[in-house]
Amino acid sequence: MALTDAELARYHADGYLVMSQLVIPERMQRLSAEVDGLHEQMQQHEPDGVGVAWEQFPDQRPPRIRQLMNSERVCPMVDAISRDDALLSVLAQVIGPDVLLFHSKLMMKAAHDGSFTPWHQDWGYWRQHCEAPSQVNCMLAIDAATEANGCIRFVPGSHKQGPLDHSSFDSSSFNIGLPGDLDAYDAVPVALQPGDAVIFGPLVIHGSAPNTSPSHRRANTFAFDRVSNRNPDLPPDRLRLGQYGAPAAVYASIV
Ligand SMILES: O=C(O)CCC(=O)C(=O)O
Repeated sequence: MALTDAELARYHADGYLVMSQLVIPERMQRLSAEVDGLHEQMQQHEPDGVGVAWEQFPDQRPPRIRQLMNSERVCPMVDAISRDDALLSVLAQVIGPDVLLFHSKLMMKAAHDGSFTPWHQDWGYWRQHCEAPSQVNCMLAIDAATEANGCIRFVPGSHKQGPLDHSSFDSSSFNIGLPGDLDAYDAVPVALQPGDAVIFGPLVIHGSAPNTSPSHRRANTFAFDRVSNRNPDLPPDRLRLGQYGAPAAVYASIV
């Protein structure tokens, strides 16, 4: 799989690009089955190396997972998709030949209870871990994402402003953001079907509304980066593609 010149140009112009049916239905069904029941499972036991941020409620409703960091440790299909040739060949077009998985997280946005995501640039979060905004994020829809259940929204071309200052938000997950409510920007809601993905750069402004609908809006975001951007705290098993793609020893020697 490869992006055409026109698709690459659109990615660079808008800061994001939708890729329809990136992952085949059989894999999506397996992923959906792996994610079913995670709210309850993670309440029983949160494995080492996995970070869960919860939606907490003042009433008797059980807590819901808002985001689950390092989802490849919980879902084998997430790990498999992060190594998918079609996905990695697209990333190589944007990032270059050496690609690592910077992180992978489940965004659970549960029916009725999933909270909003403030406007932000991913670089606002990542700047403390990396030298340059060279990452590409990829949001893969597990459920259909619509305006009703809080699909992601992008401000096309907003990456061209460069890095912006973010301020603090009171949240266990998205704790910094840009000021403004859902109407603050002329943003494009991106509806996705299961198996569709949207790739986006670290400087494009994006956010999403809460999920007040009866339908879950589960998605996994895979953030990739080039190896030379150096993330010295990353374990070597995050390597995905290129001359450093397999042997951990090589990676260890460059960090
Ligand atoms: O879940 C969402 O709607 C937004 C996710 C997001 O902004 C992110 O992972 O950077």
